[in-house]
Amino acid sequence: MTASALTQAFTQHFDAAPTLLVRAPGRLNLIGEHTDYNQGLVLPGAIAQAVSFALRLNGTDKIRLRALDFEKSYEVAVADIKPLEQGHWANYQLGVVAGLVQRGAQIPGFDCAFGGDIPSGAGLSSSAAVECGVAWGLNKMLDLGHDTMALALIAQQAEHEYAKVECGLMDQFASLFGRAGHVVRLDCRSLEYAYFPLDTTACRLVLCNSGVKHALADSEYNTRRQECAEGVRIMAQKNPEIKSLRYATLADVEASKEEMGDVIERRCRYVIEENARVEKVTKDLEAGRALHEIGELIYASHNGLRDDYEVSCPELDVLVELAHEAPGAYGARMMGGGFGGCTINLVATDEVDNFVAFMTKGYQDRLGRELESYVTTLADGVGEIFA
Ligand code: GAF
Repeated sequence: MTASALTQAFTQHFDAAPTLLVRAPGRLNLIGEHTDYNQGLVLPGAIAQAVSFALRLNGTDKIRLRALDFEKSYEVAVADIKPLEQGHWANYQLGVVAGLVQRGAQIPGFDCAFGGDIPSGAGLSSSAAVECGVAWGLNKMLDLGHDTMALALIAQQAEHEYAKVECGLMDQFASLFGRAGHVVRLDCRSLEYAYFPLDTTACRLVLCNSGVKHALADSEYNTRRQECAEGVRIMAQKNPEIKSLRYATLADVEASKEEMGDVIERRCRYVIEENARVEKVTKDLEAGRALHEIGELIYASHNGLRDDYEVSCPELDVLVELAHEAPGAYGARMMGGGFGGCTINLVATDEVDNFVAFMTKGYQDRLGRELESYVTTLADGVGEIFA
């Protein structure tokens, strides 16, 4: 959404011009899936698709929200904020305000209009973008003094307490810390991070949207978290140093496999192997090693997510199978929470058009479904939009 369209829509709705415009991007994740809430490693980046916000203090005690894409409004007094029914779109904004208040901020009434182009239900973290945009915007407008990592944690807390998804930190981190042309590795144990450039003359990241949105995704997500916690609990009986899966090795899993049973064993094994793949991919990127090697690790990540972590779905599996045959593809895997959404594909730059054409035809032929693909650009994280 352009700055002038956003300003116009805000002004029309609230009868006054906004004082701050903010852009908050969605994210992709090259590798490191379901590792963040296990204190593991992730390698996301921010994308060009974003949610934009127009904001202004309104001199009352009320928060007034306007969703421009689906033309809905919501109003509440700051003092009356509480989680709305699950699935309500305003939970993300309200959760952020609640988090700021909890940390001692006095939040006056404000108006906020927002809208964007992150396809919904595609697993590109439009909800994290909404949380991060509001957190960043209020922090700036009210001069609250939170640093960017604190904002990511406040946004994550909103997802836990208001949206009721026990997510890790990856999505909020990526939306806030993205850098144009780079992916960024976050160590979710130490919160240390490092940027890695992606050479777009050699390869592009293409997202293929399965068009599937599984209603069960959120509850299955929380179940995976519990399964990992159970694995940690069992292994810690033998080795109290194991405080999360980040501290465990495959040997620890092996030693406790009787007590764990098959399902928990596979969940733990996957997470430990995925962390090792992230390490390997970042080493390969640093060393400028062949994209084929990185691609193989990406395919291996999908196999683990499909067979051991069991968060894929038939449509995503078909997309990855097709990628194996597609021109220019080095690697492909499901991305994000799973059960639908997008695959991420590492594709040779000069084959991108052929790749997309092949995938579109293949998906139609195999499943009779339309495929939407996005050739992504790695973008900067949340920031102000200047008119
Ligand atoms: C979702 C969550 F929000 C992230 O925190 C992460 O766990 C991801 O699923 C899986 O890697 O996007």
